[in-house]
Amino acid sequence: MQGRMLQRPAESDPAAHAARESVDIAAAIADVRQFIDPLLEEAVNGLCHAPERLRESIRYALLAPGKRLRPALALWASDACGGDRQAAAAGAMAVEMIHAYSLVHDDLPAMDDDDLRRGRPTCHRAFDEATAILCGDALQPLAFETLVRHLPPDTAGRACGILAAAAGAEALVGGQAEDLAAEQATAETDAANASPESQLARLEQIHRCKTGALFLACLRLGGLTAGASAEQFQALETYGEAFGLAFQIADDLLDAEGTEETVGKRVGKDAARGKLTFPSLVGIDASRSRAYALAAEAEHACQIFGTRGKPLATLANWIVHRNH
Ligand code: GRG
Repeated sequence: MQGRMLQRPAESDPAAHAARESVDIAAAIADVRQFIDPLLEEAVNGLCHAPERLRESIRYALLAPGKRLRPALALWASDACGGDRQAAAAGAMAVEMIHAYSLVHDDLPAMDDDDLRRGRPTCHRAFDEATAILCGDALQPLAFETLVRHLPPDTAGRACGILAAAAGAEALVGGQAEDLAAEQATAETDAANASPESQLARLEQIHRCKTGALFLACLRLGGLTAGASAEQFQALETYGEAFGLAFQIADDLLDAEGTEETVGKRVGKDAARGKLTFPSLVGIDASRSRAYALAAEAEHACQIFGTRGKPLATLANWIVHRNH
């Protein structure tokens, strides 16, 4: 495990020690960034026959100062199962590539129309709209090529299947389409006529597709490359599902309560658009309680991994308490 553990005094009961041991999550994430960013940079540099402006837009989008949560999840899922870091790296890179593309396209004028992302001008602002579209288009095949290039054929085939399912029309892209449709419906007030229960069910489904599916893919890819047992794989999936929803509720809360300086993107836009969010449907307190309960569920799923699951368990709590 690469995450640095906080030093604790020697303990006679190893189980009690393990239970109290915690991970310095900021340091552990910094370790992930130090490990994965040079690999991402190498992948971009490898595009030596691509037009320079396109390649630089890819570098700009992929190496922007994001949190690298998805690579962290893939690497820590592998660590939890006793996997090898190098084997897990391809999955970690590929999910970050898909994530980066989705942010670039989401920020476009035809979608969220944002000027700020990861504390910097969005890709279409720093370059131009056509370049940003092509940048996202290029990041997608690069993700699959990364899996194929770095993994043995059988594992690569399964990894491509996991990632394609998470990124496709029944997950990430479908969730985005549903989200845009829900926004339209809210604007036209048909959504206001739906019951709160059905609105909440629809919102959860959007979150599961738009945000949760890629997080789940991180856990699955980490488990796959580590050769996880069926029981370990199941625990990773339980973790991934709870984590994804907890993350999105926390993100909704940040949009409702955070500041642009800390969050690194425009905030308050959900309310301004009358968008369906957890806080708008159930209020701030109930949203926060739900996020905490999901984080606890994710943490619980890590128990079978013992101390090797600590970074995952700590991250689940961190994402619901973060301010950025
Ligand atoms: C365009 C197909 C397509 C999909 C877009 C990712 C996405 C779907 C939209 C981005 C907007 C959004 C609020 C998505 C929810 C997921 C989310 C909060 C992504 C940001 O993830 P972080 O916080 O970002 O991990 P960093 O920048 O830290 O990597």
